[in-house]
Amino acid sequence: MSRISLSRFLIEAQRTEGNLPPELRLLIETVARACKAISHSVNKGALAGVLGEAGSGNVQGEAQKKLDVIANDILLEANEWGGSLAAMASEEMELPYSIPENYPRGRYLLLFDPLDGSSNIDVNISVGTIFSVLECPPGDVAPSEADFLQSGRRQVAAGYTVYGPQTMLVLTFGHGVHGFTLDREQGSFVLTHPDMRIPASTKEFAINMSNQRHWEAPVQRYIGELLAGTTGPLGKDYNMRWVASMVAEVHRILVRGGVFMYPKDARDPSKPGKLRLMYEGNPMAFIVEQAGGAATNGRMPILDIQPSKLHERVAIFLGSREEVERVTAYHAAD
Ligand code: AHM
Ligand code: MG
Repeated sequence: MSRISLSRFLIEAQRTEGNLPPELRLLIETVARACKAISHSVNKGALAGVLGEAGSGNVQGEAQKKLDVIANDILLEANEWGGSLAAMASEEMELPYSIPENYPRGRYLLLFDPLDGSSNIDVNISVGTIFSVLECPPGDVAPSEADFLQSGRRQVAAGYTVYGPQTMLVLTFGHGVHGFTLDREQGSFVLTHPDMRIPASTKEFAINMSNQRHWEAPVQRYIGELLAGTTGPLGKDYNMRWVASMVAEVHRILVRGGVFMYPKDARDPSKPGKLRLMYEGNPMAFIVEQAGGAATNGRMPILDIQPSKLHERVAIFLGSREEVERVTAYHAAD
């Protein structure tokens, strides 16, 4: 059978399912093209002089790496002229980016974390790009932050690209989750993982254990049970992984199951979590639900949260359904 490129897959989805408007297809193709360029920079690393600090900070108060800035610029430049977008928002920019007036303005909003897991860049461990697409509410004026504040249920597409041993793009537009591997010789993404499904049960979990003393009681209880293994109430031994790259963790979970957690942390009670809702939590929750898994903040589905600001943070429990339901039930019982 002939190989199915991302372009062919999207055109066929547009034709047969009628669920992919042409402007959205173009937008996804443009994001994929930008991810190829980011992949190229990530792969070149020290050869292109792109490792290390940028010498600047972002709105989250985090030091930016050179590749954070490069990836952000690549996504902005690739997406500003195509006519599908009304505005963009990024982890690396305090305010939304309006489409310049010399380009046509389209009906979608694009949100992204240009390079997630960037503490891994300089040590040659997987990083990734995460993106989310919303429809822009109608209006004549340039979109503002308020237009972005829609719940994750309203996403029309979401995806990530993981820059690992292979570069892979994983995508949903509400009809399952499909994975594409970058063929560097051909320069195209090829469908290699159609209809990815997360097994309902698992024996693998991912959490930053060094934060244990700061967790709330339900998380302490749950992780305590996982660690107790066959000697505890769950009656099975679990294995642990922590890449410190959410994209890599979610990818592992999509391929072989597992549960990923970044809970609320008592070190800063004003923050509901470390990760950001709109361009980390929501797109990953959309992908995970579409693959048969679950994603909550411990209390409710992440996709049902009504955001109140662009860079809002959220606690995250996502992956294999049985485990996410268990830790969510422990929060309800607390
Ligand atoms: P970033 O967007 O600044 O890269 O931060 C997000 C990353 C996630 O990919 C990962 O799960 C987490 O931060 C790792 O945090 P920790 O430093 O606690 O290991
Ligand atoms: Mg991030």
